[in-house]
Amino acid sequence: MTARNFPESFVWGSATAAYQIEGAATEDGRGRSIWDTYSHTPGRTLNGDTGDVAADHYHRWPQDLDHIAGLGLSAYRFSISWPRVQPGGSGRFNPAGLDFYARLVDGLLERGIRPVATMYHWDLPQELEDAGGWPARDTALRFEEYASGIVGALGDRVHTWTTLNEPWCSAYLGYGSGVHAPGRTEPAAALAAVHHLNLAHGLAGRVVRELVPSAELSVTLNLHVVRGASGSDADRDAVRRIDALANRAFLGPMLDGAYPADLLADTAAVTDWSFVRSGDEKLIAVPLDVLGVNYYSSTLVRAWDGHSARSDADGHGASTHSPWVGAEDVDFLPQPGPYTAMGWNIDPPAFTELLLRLRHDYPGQPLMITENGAAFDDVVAADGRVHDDRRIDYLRRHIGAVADARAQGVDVRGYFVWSLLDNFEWGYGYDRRFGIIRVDYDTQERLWKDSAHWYHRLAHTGHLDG
Ligand code: IFM
Repeated sequence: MTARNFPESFVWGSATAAYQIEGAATEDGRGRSIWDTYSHTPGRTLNGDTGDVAADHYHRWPQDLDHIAGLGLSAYRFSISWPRVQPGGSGRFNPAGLDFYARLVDGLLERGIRPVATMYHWDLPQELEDAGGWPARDTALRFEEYASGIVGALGDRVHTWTTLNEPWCSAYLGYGSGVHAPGRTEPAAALAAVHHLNLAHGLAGRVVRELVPSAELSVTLNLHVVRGASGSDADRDAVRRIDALANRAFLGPMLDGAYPADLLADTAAVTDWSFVRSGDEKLIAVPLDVLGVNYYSSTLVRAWDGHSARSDADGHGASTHSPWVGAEDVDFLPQPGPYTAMGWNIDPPAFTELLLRLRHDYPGQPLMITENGAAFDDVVAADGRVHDDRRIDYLRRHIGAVADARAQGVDVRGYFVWSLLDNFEWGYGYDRRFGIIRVDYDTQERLWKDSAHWYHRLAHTGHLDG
């Protein structure tokens, strides 16, 4: 790779999510979320880990913001815990919860760091799940109410409001394969969840537009680069089907104002999509200032003939239920290594490919990389440091892929590394470490890994080495 420079206006940031770092699960009036319930259910997470304490960010946030400032980052992407600010998910807001985020936002602004707030990073109030969860339309309406409360309280101080993080995971992993909270395995419910998440995005986006027209609006999608095992018609069709479920189920209504016809046809045996009401798609297509893109690895598929052994290497954990509802005749193939500790393949060119595709499909839509990073089995060496060379190599190559896309005219405005800190990696608990800063979960000490020092230099110089 040749050396590359990023302009001064390029945003260098880091990202986290509330349930993954905050802890303080029962403090100051916080309610329960589906992830509290799920992680406390035996057998759901590795080692039975929960987010009860996590990285104790609820108490250590000033120190964590100092780390962000020390890294020289100009933006911080965090999420607001719905059950902390509106326990129960409707009606009364919790002043202590709102205060926490007000202090966090003020703390960022005092340090010259741009606050980028995600409204929903998977922690649905348990009461709303008990009332039906995302497959129920009312949850989207409750989300609109929640959005009004937080935007009303914090709106003018937050630079960018991101409605949802990775609705793909909320819908398909939460209600399809069940490897995420609430752990349901109901294909039709997963597709209803897709729609109500999209609707929630549109409703909350309109709240932002009305209450704080000066704020930027975005949504974060984990878009998939799907490749076929061969150029056969059957394999090409497998790619099309997964692309519809993974990407166009969200991009379609959000950016084109309509669900793709092939998605509706492919899933007709699962649902008739009658939960999409007239006018919904128009509501969902609220114009975005930036589209947030999360990228980690790529996907290889083939048509399954119904007889041969399946690989099912879809990289989303052990479940007998597929997240790919309605695409049972598609097989997911293992990819060549190397892999991260998540077992995900490392494929930087696919990242460039994804960004070029977005420019092609949505010319004029600015993009922001809202997550990219890697888990590796870090160790603290005898010299007291974490020499995470593989993470540096991963970051260097993926940021290089962003540079390649920019060089070809893609309007990528910034990059947020996942993650600032080691944290609760959902079903994998604390076993997988994504942070550029190590967290010692016994002492809660923070330690900059070599990747943090490397990222600090990059943010300072805008010059990609290697
Ligand atoms: O930790 C998650 C994050 O919450 C959402 N995007 C992917 C990350 C790594 O799995």
